[in-house]
Amino acid sequence: MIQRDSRAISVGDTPAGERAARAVRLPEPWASAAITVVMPTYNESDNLPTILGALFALPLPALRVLVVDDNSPDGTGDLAEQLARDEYGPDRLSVLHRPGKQGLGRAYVDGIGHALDQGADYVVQMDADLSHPPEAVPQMLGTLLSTEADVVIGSRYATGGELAENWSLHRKALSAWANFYVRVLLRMRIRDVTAGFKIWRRQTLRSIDVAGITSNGYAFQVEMNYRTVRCGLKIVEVPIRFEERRDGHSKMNLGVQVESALMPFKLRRHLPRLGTGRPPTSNR
Ligand SMILES: Nc1nc2c(ncn2[C@@H]2O[C@H](COP(=O)(O)OP(=O)(O)O)[C@@H](O)[C@H]2O)c(=O)[nH]1
Ligand SMILES: [Mg+2]
Repeated sequence: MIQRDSRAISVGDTPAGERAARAVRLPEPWASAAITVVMPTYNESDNLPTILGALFALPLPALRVLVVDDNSPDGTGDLAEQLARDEYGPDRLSVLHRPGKQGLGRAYVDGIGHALDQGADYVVQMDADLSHPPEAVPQMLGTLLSTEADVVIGSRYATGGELAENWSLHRKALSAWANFYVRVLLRMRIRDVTAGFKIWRRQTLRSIDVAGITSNGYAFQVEMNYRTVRCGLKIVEVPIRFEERRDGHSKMNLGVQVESALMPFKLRRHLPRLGTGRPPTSNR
């Protein structure tokens, strides 16, 4: 049985132990699942120790983290190496160094491929800036396993989901517009179609051929979803509270927005349109 200690609400400066106490406790063998959090970083040295502390305090003893750093000028990659060496051990924390900033999507393609090669059965996509509440990870894994979903999205827009009050009006409007735009153009019935907080089954990632994804930024998240739906796989959304980042700066820029605006047209051209009423295929 899944037990919940209290409601999973995250606030930026909540201590790791307190966050962990809010997480659901999964029964075995679920709690000991081979789960890897793939975390792209670019200038996140102020946030990294906090997010790692919170993740490793979760009641998921086999959880590993793979930091994918694009040679951050603030030394995030070196800090991650040091934490792997001195604090968590290389079995739990590893670092993939890339030569320079090439965008979120490129970092994920590399990182997810690496995690699968290392034997992860479940892969979590998550930002390093504490926007995504780490204490929601056990619940997302439990939902994936109990609903036989192929991927679970930590959703800001599912019923019960929340956006931090201090997220700027501009970002709220952009996010709402992007979701509406993508859902209409690609006919996807996902509430939070641009979300960056997800847990995937290994087999789902193989089925959608992550290595073949060329899009970056938010478009990467959308293309992952589109490929999943196109394969007839099952997506379930779990409500989360999305926080404004606590430290550092967003890497969202005009290029990312323009790419995201064009991506639905490219996807419609290169990947077949979604059928309606197509029965889901099981591939586990
Ligand atoms: N490796 C890598 N990570 C990135 C890059 N761009 C953004 N990130 C990371 O991706 C996550 C989300 O980026 P963020 O700037 O917070 O985007 P926002 O949430 O849309 O404002 C954070 O952990 C960033 O450090 C990139 O080019 N390379
Ligand atoms: Mg962010």
